[in-house]
Amino acid sequence: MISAEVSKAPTISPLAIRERIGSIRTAEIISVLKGQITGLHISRAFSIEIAEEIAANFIRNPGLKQRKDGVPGHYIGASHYRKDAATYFAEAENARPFVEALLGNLVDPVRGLFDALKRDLHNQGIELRLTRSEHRQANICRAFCWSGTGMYALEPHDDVAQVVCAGNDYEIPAVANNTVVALNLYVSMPDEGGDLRIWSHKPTSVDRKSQGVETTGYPYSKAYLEAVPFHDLRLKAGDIALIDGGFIHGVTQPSTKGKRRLLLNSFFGFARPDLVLWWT
Ligand SMILES: O=C(O)CCC(=O)C(=O)O
Ligand SMILES: [Fe+2]
Repeated sequence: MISAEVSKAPTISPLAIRERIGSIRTAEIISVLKGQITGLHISRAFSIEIAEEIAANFIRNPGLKQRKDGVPGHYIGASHYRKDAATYFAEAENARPFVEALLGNLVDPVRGLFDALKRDLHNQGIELRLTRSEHRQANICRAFCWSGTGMYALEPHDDVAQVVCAGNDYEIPAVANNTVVALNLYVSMPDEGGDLRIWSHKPTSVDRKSQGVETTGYPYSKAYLEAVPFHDLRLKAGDIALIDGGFIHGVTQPSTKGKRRLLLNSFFGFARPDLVLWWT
């Protein structure tokens, strides 16, 4: 009998990447939301002074923790990854003062982007809000510093498996039917390396199952990605990158020279034609 389990080469999906210098525009963000752009990289999107203040707030923040869920890194904030909704929303609430301390009373780019996008979507009859449970809600962002020691500081993964498998007590699984956008704001970067590598492949649930990453989307093996073309976003402090988190991506190993690699991260996407949810 012929087995249906024969593993096939990953399907190549073309990347639509836009990279430029300047201010980020809500129309471009909406193009990523609608799946028209796979990767949007805006260089010098916010000031180095703001970036340096956030980096200083990270280092002295009493909420700084080491991840203990199999992904090497340090963080401030909450991640829904591998957590039920009750645990996630409780963690989000506990971490809120620390996330607030990170952004302080700055006129910061995360809240600025959220507010501008909310205004533009509202004008189109679409609500943007933080995802919530009965009494609690997500935070606007979290901060990460990856510490993988191999070829990648953060191994190749997708951000959608964790959304598909979040469970019915979350609002977010509906977003997995649309584009899950990952928003990254780079606060501090090493002199070299630490690129965001995006592969030309958007795995299906069948692909994930074949790779043993059905519920996590993490990590994809070197062998699986061997023949898949990729594009590296070369990032500097003050840059913003938005990607379709359904495409496999990872972070190349930073050089030991220069500063630590630190970013603020959130996810958002359409849960319904009239509702965009935002979470971490
Ligand atoms: O650090 C980066 O540039 C990407 C982060 C990322 O992919 C994630 O948090 O899921
Ligand atoms: Fe990711």
